[in-house]
Amino acid sequence: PFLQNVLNNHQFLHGTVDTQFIDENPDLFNLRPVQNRAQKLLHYLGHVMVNGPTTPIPVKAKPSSVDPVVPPVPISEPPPGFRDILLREGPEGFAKAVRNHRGLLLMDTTFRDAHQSLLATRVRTHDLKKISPFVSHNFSNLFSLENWGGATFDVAMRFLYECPWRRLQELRELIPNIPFQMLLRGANAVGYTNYPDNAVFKFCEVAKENGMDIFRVFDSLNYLPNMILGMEAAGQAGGVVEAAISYTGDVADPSRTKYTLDYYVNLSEELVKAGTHILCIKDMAGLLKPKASDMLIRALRDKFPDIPIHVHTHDTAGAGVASMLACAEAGADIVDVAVDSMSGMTSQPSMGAIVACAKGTSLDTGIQMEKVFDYSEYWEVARGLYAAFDCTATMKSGNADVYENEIPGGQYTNLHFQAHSMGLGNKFKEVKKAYAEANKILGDVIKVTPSSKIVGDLAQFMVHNGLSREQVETMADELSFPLSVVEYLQGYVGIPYGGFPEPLQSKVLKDLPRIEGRPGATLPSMDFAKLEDGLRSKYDDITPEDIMSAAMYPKVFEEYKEFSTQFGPVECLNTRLFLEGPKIAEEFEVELERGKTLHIKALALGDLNKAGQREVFFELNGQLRSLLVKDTQ
Ligand code: 3PY
Ligand code: ZN
Repeated sequence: PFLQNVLNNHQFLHGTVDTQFIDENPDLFNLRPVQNRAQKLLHYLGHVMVNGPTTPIPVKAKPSSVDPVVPPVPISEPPPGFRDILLREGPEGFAKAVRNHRGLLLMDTTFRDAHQSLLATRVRTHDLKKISPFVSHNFSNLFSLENWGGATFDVAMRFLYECPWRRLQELRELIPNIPFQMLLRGANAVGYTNYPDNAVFKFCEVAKENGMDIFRVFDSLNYLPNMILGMEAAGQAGGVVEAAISYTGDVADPSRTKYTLDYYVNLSEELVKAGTHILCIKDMAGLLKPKASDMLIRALRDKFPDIPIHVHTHDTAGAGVASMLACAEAGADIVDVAVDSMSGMTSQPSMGAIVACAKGTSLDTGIQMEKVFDYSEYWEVARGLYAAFDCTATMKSGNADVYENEIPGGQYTNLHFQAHSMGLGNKFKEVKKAYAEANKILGDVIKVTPSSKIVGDLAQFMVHNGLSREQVETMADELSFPLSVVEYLQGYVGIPYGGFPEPLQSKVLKDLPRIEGRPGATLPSMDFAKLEDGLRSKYDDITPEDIMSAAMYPKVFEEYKEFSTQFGPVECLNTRLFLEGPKIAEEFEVELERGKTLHIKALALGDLNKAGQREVFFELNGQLRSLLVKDTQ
């Protein structure tokens, strides 16, 4: 009330009093919101102390008690990097500079694909931000840092209760010199199904405005119309377009006659014709062996001397370093790596190994090994915080059986977790075999989000019902297939290379409708004005980025907003506090924003009362606070 009176005062309003002190200290007016946020966070901490983690955990493992240490960083500006070239010369000039660069360039996937593959995508902005200044200062010669897109967008909201856009904004501020790269699922943007075209275009526009630079665009069936839609959206937003061909099969194996060298070269030609700035081979399952790498990249290099070639792989079988070096020798400009402690198995091959192998050769990356060691040390310790999500809890090594089942990295880890949680030792082997069979039933398809999920659903359906390939094929008109399989055969994902398998398609669909051509082409445009009105009627702090989040994931966004309204900015908590709350008598600080730090001590946890609640006692900035939390255990 006092503040309100001051604000409504005539003299004050007309500036006839000296308000300099107030002008210079705008945070004097922020008392209520800070108190609110603090109270909500105490509520969150109490809730976690009583009921355990709010995010589902695959394995019962506690976060490590050791905090990662950030190596020292100079206060000066970070050195210039490829982003400076991009900002100065635009996407075409940037592509030229990349092509003219001597030595091998690297994209670091530690901030996205590595943790999507190893840690169920659970790495939080908090831990990414801490190491960002170090990356900016010591890895300025990276081609790019992959830090967004793929599964990170929905997992940020769904399981981490943080805003994916804030992550992008904050990392951008901390790393101004290295290009940021994201994975865009073509016409599916960062989702699992087709969106209306205007939603994909707007998504890219907002991503670019928030600091995204390079858009790796793929389609799960390599279906050109879907890819071109994504490329146009990224290009129109002013981004660097990196069209990615998803790689499957083995071009060096003459018995694999579907996805041949010609198939990849012809598709590349279409993508180059469509104006891609960079051409990418996206080996999402890690099937590219050294011999095939040499054949494929040499063929592309000869055909497209001026286009930068970028190769992505996963190290599931353990041959990733060998293959990436073979790609580089054959003329690839850029390969993907993850820092050592976040590399290997279903993640990318090791940065340290590739930097060391290339050192002193014509492929020298210019990256200092000591810096890689420091970076790796940070992640080794930070990774310990995510023990409950770490695939190494159950998976002990890579496995060359991926050449048989062709399961993409992230999905390989997910299926392993799922099979393990069923408690049957050989379940995973059975699922992998069924996956390979399901792929054959569907006509040998490209398998990556979301087509990989469809093959996985069919595989699990087969395991669950004890069905062989022959049985599925002969009984196809009687079986009740998973919805994803039916919709796939209806054409909701796009058209696979070589068409849909017959007689399977006719037997499954009977008289169900079929979609002709690009699925998104027939979707009505998204009404953004209506979406915005709906959001504003419920929440009073809606940003253009929030509107995009709601466009992509309406339900997940609403749940995230409700969670934040109840529990406040949980992204400010460190990961141990976020996952399991403080120990009794633990004292800690929470920085809400620069200059606004809460000092909290957890004092005690009360007994269960008659209403099934516990009282939790804290000290907040020296004052006693207590709250009641329902015990749902
Ligand atoms: C994704 O779509 O998230 C992928 O990582 C595909 O490889
Ligand atoms: Zn990948």
